[in-house]
Amino acid sequence: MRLSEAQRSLFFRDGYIVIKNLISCDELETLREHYANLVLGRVPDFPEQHVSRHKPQQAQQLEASAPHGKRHNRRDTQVFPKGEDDYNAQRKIQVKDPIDAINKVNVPSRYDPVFDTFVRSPKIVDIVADLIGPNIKLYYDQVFAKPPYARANRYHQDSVFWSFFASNFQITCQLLLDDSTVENGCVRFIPGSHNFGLVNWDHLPYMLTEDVLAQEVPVPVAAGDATFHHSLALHCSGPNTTSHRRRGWSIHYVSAETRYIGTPKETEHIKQLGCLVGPEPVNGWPLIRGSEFPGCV
Ligand SMILES: O=C(O)CCC(=O)C(=O)O
Repeated sequence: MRLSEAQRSLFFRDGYIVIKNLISCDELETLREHYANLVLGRVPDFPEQHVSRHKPQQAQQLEASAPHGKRHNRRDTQVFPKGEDDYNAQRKIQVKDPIDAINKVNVPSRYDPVFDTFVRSPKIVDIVADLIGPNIKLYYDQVFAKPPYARANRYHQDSVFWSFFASNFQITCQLLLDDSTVENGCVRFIPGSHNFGLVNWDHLPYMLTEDVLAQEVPVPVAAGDATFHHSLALHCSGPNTTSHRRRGWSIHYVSAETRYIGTPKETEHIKQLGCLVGPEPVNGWPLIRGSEFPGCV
């Protein structure tokens, strides 16, 4: 699917866009089956280190957070939607379904052929190309599984984590494996915040003033729908206040023309992530479409 001019304009106005019914019901079912294979140990090569599991006995009692405006809390420099402390007791109870015990799954596309097919699918890549151009690499993919009663996800810009890219314009497609609702912790965006520039952690609480937070838009979407967002878009997600999981598969794309500027420490870290196909990050990420560029990703 190609984006219309109106959809492109919407993306560049708000920093994100919703695409309904990106995949069919059958495709969704297949992805869910393959997700289960990965997390239930049916894919022998899939390293356990790529699955983060919720352990009720270790459910953290974090230091108290302070109110930050009317609908958010703050812990140090982290700002996030209110409400997660109402579910501290539920997080300590063992879930019945092992799929509900998963917090996050890293790089499923590297270990499962169905996930790999989707990261290369024109359904997704055509849209990415309409936003960042014809030369595209896959940086990383991860499923934010948000189990029952999971905590909120703090406000952030993806680019803050990706300082090893010289450009701050990458695209994430988040494809929903479950309905994502306000109650189970859908993603929330500040429209237009991709134009604010890069904001580091220390400055974030001062960027997220009451006026800015009043512009927050929760974006509930159905299973099989997707959102595409700019790596400078400020976003977070609320706590899961329900007994149902909410899995969002985030696929992060980068223009193949992006120069790699990682420090030796960042380079070591990237090599541990399991997302490279080459020995080094320079010309090391999987090419999804178009051409390679020397000195770039
Ligand atoms: O699904 C979430 O809770 C967070 C998603 C996110 O931060 C991302 O895709 O960049």
